[in-house]
Amino acid sequence: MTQILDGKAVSAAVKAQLAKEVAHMVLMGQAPPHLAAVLVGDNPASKAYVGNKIKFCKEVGYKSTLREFPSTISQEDLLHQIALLNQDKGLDGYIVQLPLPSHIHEDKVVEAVDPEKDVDGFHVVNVGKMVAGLPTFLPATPYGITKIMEHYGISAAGKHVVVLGRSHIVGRPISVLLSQDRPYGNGTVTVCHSRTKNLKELCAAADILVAAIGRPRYVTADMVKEGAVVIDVGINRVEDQFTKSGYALVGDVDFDAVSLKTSYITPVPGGVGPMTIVGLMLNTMLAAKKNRPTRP
Ligand code: BQF
Repeated sequence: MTQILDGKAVSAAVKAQLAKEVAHMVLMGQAPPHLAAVLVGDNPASKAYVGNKIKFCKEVGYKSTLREFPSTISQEDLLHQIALLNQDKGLDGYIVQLPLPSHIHEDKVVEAVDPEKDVDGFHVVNVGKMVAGLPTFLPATPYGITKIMEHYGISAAGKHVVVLGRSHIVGRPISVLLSQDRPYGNGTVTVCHSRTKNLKELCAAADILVAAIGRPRYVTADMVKEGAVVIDVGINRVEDQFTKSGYALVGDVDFDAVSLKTSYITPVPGGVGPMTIVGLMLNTMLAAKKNRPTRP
């Protein structure tokens, strides 16, 4: 029988822990952590993701600020807004919701964020620190994945980990973290992508399979070894005539068939998604602690 890796339940447990910490900070006369989110345009998915982040902040007692701009904002103006956030002494960290409209160079915006406030961990300075094994803000999704593995006692040590996808946000950093000499790390990692040969065979050899390619139900049962751990990072909208909205959320994994073979598997929704937001909350707490005076 497979065990469901319940991201919703684990995220609730971490949130409860964070809420306690916030209450303690406030009792000691300190300001609660403060996270801001920059939202450009009106992409419904982006709006929903930012909404989730603000909701989590409320639940743990953080202060949150939403900065919304029209999709027509110039890159220059957006960079000016970023500079203002960098200067804001009352702000511990912030995120710029991606993707940005096509007339804006995402890299320029990401690199304009003060690395000390970069709670997404996307700035090249923080990516460098992560790869070097130095303490820094870990990107939220990989951070959340390591937290759910930690909760269920699933270590990558000595295991063959196969990562599907090499994005800067998920695939690349999770491949780095799970191969590093750190708790729940020490895996032997293969990164697969669009140019990989024998992709099915490589997946079928995985003890731990991380699917982050953004294709609905791409991973089928024949690609998964009996007893494997499957982490599904995909959030795909597919048509579904039986839901009120007319669509359903599915992962990169064909859950119904694959879950008959796995030892552990994350569902979608309620798996990696909520853990991603928890990763962001943990980074924001870290940023706040660095900014609060400690008693002599
Ligand atoms: C859940 C994201 C692709 C591109 C940019 C909870 C989220 C999603 C699902 C969420 C995501 C995906 C986020 C669930 C943030 C995860 O219950 O399963 C939370 O809000 N996410 C994002 O900020 O940018 C993305 C996916």
